Amino acid sequence: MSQVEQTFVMIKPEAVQRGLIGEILSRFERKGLKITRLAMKQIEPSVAEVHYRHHRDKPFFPGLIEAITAGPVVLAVIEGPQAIAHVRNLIGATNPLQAVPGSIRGDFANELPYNMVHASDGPETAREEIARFFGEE
Ligand code: 3AN
Repeated sequence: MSQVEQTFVMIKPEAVQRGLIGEILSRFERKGLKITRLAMKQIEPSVAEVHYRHHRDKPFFPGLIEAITAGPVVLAVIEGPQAIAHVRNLIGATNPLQAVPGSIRGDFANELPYNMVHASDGPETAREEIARFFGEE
């Protein structure tokens, strides 16, 4: 048995707006992963700026902050064996042009920054992002 992991997922405003919450969450459940925490929230710009601080010097940063704070998001903790890598595979590549059909971004996203969903890219970011958005247990 592989190690059970927790990862953090955010369903972005454009996906909430398009009515894709159930569609996206069901893909994680179909893969055998469990939704262990779930919340709907409006993200404050200050929190968005910390979350995306690795992009703060990029020209697209202001547009990215605007997009992620444009409406409510759904926050989730997803748990299961190798959950971090499975969820990254299920969401697909960052750029919707490279995300293969069958992945969430490949099926529903058209262009950046509107790629429908965020998911942690490793154990360290997963811990950090779960704490940022859900607080310490
Ligand atoms: P991922 O979300 O796949 O981990 P990151 O962390 O490189 O990818 O990017 C964070 C977010 O920044 C992406 N989800 C996307 O919305 C946005 N983004 C990344 N690259 C670009 C870009 N070249 N132009 C506009 N937005 C971008």
